[in-house]
Amino acid sequence: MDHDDSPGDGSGERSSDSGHPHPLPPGQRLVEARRPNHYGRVPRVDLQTWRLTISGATADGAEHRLSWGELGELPRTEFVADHHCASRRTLADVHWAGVGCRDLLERFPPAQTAPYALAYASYGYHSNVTVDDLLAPQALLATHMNGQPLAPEHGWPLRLILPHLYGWKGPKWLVALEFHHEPRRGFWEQRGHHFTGDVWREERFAHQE
Ligand SMILES: Nc1nc2c(c(=O)[nH]1)N[C@H]1C(S)=C(S)[C@@H](COP(=O)(O)O)O[C@H]1N2
Ligand SMILES: [Mo]
Repeated sequence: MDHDDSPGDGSGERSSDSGHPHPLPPGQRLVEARRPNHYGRVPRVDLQTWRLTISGATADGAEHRLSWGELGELPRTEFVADHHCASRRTLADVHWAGVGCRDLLERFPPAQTAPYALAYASYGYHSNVTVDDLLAPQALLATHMNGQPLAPEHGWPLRLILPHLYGWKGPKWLVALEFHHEPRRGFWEQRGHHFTGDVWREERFAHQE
């Protein structure tokens, strides 16, 4: 199932089938290490000018632009979760820390009539998610991975983590959340991948919709 036009991550990992205490979603297998996986180059980011934009159909109709300092004032949270790539590789027990999406959305809510969102990385990579996905208990704006600030290739300074969805749903180098009244499709969702991407329902491909 690994092919070039999928949100996979190439070869080079070592497989493992031992010692995992919790069940894996259907069709996934554990790997012990993963090479970073993304389209294009790792962007250079200046925290002084960095902003997280919350736009589109916001409750107050305004576009909000948070600086790194403002993001840092929001409550922090952390947890351990598996990372499921649609290439069927699962990296177990990643420790993530950052700001809960729920805490962000409490302060900058979408319009009640806008259940959809696009999450944008710098350079245009984006994924479509729902507001419900962003309100999931483990939906996270991650700043740290395994106790360290995100490495540049893993999304520094900020990446979206949605453990209940496949990895492609979480842009690294996150720069914007945009709310919508109508469904939109993101980068991979326009290229044959599932609108929702729930790992437990194995929603990999658009033809399953
Ligand atoms: N900006 C951006 N974010 C991205 C991607 C990408 O191509 N660009 N790939 C996604 C996919 S398919 C996966 S599996 C994970 C990989 O994260 P990792 O490189 O930290 O393992 O990042 C996701 N976020
Ligand atoms: Mo992926």
